Amino acid sequence: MRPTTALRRTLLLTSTALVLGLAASFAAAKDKPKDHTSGPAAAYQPSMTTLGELNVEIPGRREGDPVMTQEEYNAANKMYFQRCAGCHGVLRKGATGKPLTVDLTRENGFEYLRDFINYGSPAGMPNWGTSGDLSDEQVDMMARYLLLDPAAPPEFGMAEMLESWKLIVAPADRPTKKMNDIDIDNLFSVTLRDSGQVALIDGATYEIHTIINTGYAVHISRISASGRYLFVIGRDALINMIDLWMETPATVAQVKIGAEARSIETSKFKGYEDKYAIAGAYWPPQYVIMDGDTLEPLKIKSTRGMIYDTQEYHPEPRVAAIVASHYKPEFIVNVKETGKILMVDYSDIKNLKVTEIEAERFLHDGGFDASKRYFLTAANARGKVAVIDTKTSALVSILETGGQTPHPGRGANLVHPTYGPVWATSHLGDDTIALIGTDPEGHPDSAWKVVQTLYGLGGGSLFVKSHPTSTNLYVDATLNPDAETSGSIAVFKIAEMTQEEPEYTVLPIVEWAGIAEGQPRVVQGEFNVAGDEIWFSVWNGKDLESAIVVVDDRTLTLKAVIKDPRLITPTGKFNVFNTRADVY
Ligand code: DHE
Repeated sequence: MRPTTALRRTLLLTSTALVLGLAASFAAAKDKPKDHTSGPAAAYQPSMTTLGELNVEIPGRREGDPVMTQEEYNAANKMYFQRCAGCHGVLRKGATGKPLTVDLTRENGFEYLRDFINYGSPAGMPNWGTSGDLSDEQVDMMARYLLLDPAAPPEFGMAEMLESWKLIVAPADRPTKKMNDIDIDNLFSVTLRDSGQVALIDGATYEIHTIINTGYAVHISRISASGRYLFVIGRDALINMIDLWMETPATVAQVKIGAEARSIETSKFKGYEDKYAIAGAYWPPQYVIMDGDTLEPLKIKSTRGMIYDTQEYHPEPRVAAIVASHYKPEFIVNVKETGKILMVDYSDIKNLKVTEIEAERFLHDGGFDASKRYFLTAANARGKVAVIDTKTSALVSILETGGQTPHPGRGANLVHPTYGPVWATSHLGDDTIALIGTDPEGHPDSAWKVVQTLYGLGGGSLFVKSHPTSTNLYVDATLNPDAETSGSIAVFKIAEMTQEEPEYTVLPIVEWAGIAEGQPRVVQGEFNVAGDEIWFSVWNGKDLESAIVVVDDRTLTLKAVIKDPRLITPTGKFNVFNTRADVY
């Protein structure tokens, strides 16, 4: 089943509008505002919610500055970090959106800013006022706020990190052997986004072993090389290290590495298993290497510096995805705004060596090819994928995916009947799925090229998934504005990829979940350890019922629905074995 061209075009445009978020253009007019919806789609652009909670003093006033009470300033600041900073930058120097520094805002003046915020622009700025998201008073307040100097949120250095560091159970006091009968390799760590928790769910019985409190709007889980420790990071940059050997797995250490963060990983190279952890922050722009047993922060590195091509200074390059090399003692760190991929050699952190690779701006997420030698990462606002050879620590290729805003998650690996090993990414801005050849030795003509484009359910896709034992490729459409589309999954049969435009089967996941209330969205498939079933989150509003739907990969039929009042807003799911071994 495939949507008609007209429908596809509509879906494409609508979802592109959602994705572009606040990308403002001062040249824009107010006649064609972007639609703006609330809920998960609108929340997709980074929201610096925890930064917004900090109370900052009004920067020193200059003559002619608008009058604002401290109370108004705090409210405007909070709103800016929640809704605007993700695109315009914490310091308002611009990111995917245009800069909003006072030289520009004052030149345009209060009325211009007020109308711009109210009506939005065709370039992607949402119509915050006319959509009803902000009241007239709030629009007025934000226009005045933008005429003031930006507030600089505090730095977060070693002193602050050590102050936040809690060694709850020291290594000497932890079990010396596994104290439970959990099949750890088949355990799933499930993000409970809005309750700031993870659920540890048994991959065979679907029973919730335990629920663990974590940071705010918790983001991802990663597993130590041995499989014993689970690391979880919240958007507030709080890391929990959970010992899966304890009778009931629990947090043994905690540390906060900044004010806003999204990524965490642990050392995987032979000889360094479980030795180090690394986390990357959005604010302050930095990454931190920690002791893998205790989370003691050891080394903080700022990512501030020059943009790879223009060689202009960027004050706040955020750290996006981090993976651990299987070929060298290196972490691979994506730096968004400067477009650099850093190969951080952790063999001697006192004399730290970092190889800096020029890639592309707005790097976001990515994963390994099936051989685990190549790392493919999306510069999503540039429509490109950069390929890194982790054996030589060098750039192999930068290619256009042909779609709008690639968003692979870690991507999906499969063996294409014609082109051999390929890695897949779907797109936020349209319904395409790009298959990129990843076997330069066996299939040199296909390597690092889009060998085939598939057409899925519609725009708004976030994640694709397959497994070495599966014959299917699964594609979600989580942020698609249409409820039926965002509630379904498209499945492509790998064997049918010999056809020019293979058809897909639709799995009505939300319908299978039997949830009547709300408009739940289906997000992120994750396989069990055997690779014969795939789990999808049915992500509903915080106060509504959510679920996890388990699908039999071989028959594409419903296997189980996991429901529990404790499963609040489940999103990402991380199977211990697949996550630690990079199987996807
Ligand atoms: Fe994510 C991965 C950033 C919104 C679910 N997300 C990532 C990574 C980054 C990132 C940098 C890669 C981490 C790594 O591999 O080290 N995500 C961001 C944002 O900046 C953004 C756009 C907005 C924000 O304010 O956070 C954002 N992400 C979301 C969501 O709204 C999602 C859908 C639901 C949720 O839980 O918040 C979401 N992101 C995920 C998931 C992964 C992820 C499930 C891991 C996928 C995987 O398979 O590895």
